[in-house]
Amino acid sequence: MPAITYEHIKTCKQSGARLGIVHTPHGSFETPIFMPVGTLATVKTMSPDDLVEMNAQIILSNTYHLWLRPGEDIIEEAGGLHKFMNWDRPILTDSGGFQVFSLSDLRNITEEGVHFRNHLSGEKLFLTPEKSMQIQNSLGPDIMMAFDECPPYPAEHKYMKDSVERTSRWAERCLEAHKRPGDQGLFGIIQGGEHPDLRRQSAEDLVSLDFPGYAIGGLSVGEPKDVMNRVLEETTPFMPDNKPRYLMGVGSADSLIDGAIRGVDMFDCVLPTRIARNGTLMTSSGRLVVRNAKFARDFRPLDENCNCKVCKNYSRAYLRHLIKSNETLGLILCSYHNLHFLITLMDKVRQAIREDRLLDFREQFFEAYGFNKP
Ligand code: PRF
Ligand code: ZN
Repeated sequence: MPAITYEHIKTCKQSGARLGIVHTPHGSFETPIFMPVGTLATVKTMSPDDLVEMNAQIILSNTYHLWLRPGEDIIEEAGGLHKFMNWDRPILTDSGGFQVFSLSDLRNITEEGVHFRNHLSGEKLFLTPEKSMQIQNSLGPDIMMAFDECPPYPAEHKYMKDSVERTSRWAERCLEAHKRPGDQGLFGIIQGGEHPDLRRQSAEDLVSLDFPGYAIGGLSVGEPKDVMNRVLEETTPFMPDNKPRYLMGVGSADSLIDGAIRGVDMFDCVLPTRIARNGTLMTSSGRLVVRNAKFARDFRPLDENCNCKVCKNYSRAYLRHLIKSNETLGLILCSYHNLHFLITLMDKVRQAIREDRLLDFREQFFEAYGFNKP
């Protein structure tokens, strides 16, 4: 048995959406799914008990950050990431490629790997496909990601073609360097920007290498929404039906629904926790900025349609007070609600797929959320 397998339950008759279950060494998760991000081996302000309570089925963490701090050797010595952070459900780690590109200004890409500076200390570092695999083998997540290049948007065809071909060569090196295929699944990452021929080339290169799952990278990097949707439609036909499909770094409510409609199974993003910490809440009627003066005497729950413990027990006025006073509890409660919102959104998406009505669900959700365009 490979470490990661995809069990297909059904395809929605109204859209291309897939309902499935991904099996991992730390149990299974249902798809489509949203994965909360715990960059530094913690989903910021949330305890693992909170995450279990809101039914988070898998979380994500980052190779790059854990390599710098505390160091993968310490986590390995602790018995791996699951034990270190007291989380016994599935974990996925990103490879570090994207974080090097987004966090470090001084970087130089070579065939061998990427030279860059530590964003904390300024120290010179070098990350390669082999190094990323070694770190992820030490951390011990259930799902590891290949080391890729995510070029900025927009990138010209010529640059993107060279980059895609290098990412394919790096993917081969990743497979070669991966030492624990029996209990860790390694996913390939399809790049190619907005260029359909390069998306196809990237997908075909990686599919020929036979990874247990595939991600679509290089999206949500500043392109308009319709470009993301078009690229998804031009990429998924070249991806296998019997393996999970993961759209990296996407976490707005509308994009989760539109991605699921196009056959995506897994999503992650810092968005819900990041915006929560400045008091922006996702609700069934759109985003609510709880700092606003108009909430000073608003004693209603954040979202009347949410059954999370924050909405059951606290008012908008109280949350506004906490956030404006920089109180830690404000960060905790807002993060909890936003994560709960996206996790239950995906429950509803799965139920709609089960009942072949995901397009109807989209229409209703967008109407209430304040998006009306298709
Ligand atoms: N590659 C990797 N991680 C990522 C991305 C990518 O392209 C993205 C793109 N939105 C987010 N995280 N390795
Ligand atoms: Zn709530």
